Amino acid sequence: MNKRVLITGITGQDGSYLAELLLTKGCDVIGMVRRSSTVNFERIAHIQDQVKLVSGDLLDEASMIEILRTHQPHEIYNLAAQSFVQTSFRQPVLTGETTALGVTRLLDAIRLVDPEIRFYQASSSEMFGKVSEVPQTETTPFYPRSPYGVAKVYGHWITVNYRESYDLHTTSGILFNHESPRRGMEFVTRKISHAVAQIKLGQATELRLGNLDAKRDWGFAADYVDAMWRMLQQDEPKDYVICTGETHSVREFCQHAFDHVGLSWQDHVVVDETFMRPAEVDLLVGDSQQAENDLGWKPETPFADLVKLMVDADLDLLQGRLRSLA
Ligand code: NAP
Ligand code: G4F
Repeated sequence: MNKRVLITGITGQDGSYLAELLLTKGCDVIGMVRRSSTVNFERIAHIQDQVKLVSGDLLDEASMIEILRTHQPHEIYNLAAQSFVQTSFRQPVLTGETTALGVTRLLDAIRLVDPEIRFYQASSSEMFGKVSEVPQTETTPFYPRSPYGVAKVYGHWITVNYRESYDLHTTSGILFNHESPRRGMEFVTRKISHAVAQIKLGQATELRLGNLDAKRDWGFAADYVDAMWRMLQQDEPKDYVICTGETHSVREFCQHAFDHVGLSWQDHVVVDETFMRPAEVDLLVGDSQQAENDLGWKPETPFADLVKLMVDADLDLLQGRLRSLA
């Protein structure tokens, strides 16, 4: 019998890579999708006939209870969230309902329907916020700097709490920023790679950004979903930091991206206050030694390769569109 696995957030960046990975492992993949007036399955279009999509929402516990009863998953990966930090300042309550309380609703559904289900929670390095040590590990205290970060701290601790209170197999992966050509356009790496491709092709001239000094530990999303899977295969549930151990500024990301197409970032990047945040996370860099020791996991994609593959993918995307218009 194939293992049945439920992914919330299957239409997102990570959900699409995780679904691909789980299919290669022979799992029956069930993806929870929320109702919308138009279909937004672009990231999973290539595997849509291999996964079962079911309707549910983190805001609606009954919908998740129904999914668990009907589809009886062995594992659940909770990747769904309001995941954009900037939006969380403008929609803090929605962010809390989804990214924080949504975790409790899903854990409660597990407790009520089948406590044997293994559960993965998508925790975040944003929880470290104003960091108290460098690099950050599983024991670094949290100091979130946005409603999103606060909501993720709640999601993290409720996951720990259900493990300790009800003996559930729950695990939090504290993942540092991870990117890909499937990253949403509003996140800084994709915003840069897409703008660089547009500028190279003569479709734009400038790129407006906020804080260029912020530093992040950026990895490749396809590497990181493998760590999620490894966590749920462990007999003992435990929380893990997943990162590259390297940090780079937004400015450096720009420099690498523009250099790759033979342009100078200083000629095109304009700093725009609109993209500054009320409170910033200045520096993130992790240490994933525990994941390497226990899970045998290590990042595979260096920073420079990540930047290039994102710019190349956006060049392909835009050139493909131009060809289809010709
Ligand atoms: P993403 O691309 O923004 O995807 C988010 C997913 O959540 C989408 O499928 C979205 O569905 C779904 N969703 C949002 N609200 C929902 C609701 N109320 N009910 C059901 N589904 C809902 O995010 P990602 O980059 O793949 O990240 C996956 C998870 O990891 C998120 O929890 C994120 O916070 C966390 N995380 C990400 C990173 C990173 O660097 N990428 C790092 C640490 C942690 P729609 O398509 O319908 O909008
Ligand atoms: O790409 P970002 O929006 O990602 P951020 O805020 O680090 O959050 C991402 O990573 C978290 C993990 O640590 C996830 F939990 C979360 O779900 C999300 O995936 O911004 C990165 C940095 C920030 O310091 C921001 O201020 O880039 C800076 N930045 C500068 N100009 C900008 C811009 N960010 C965006 N989105 N847009 C700009 O124009």
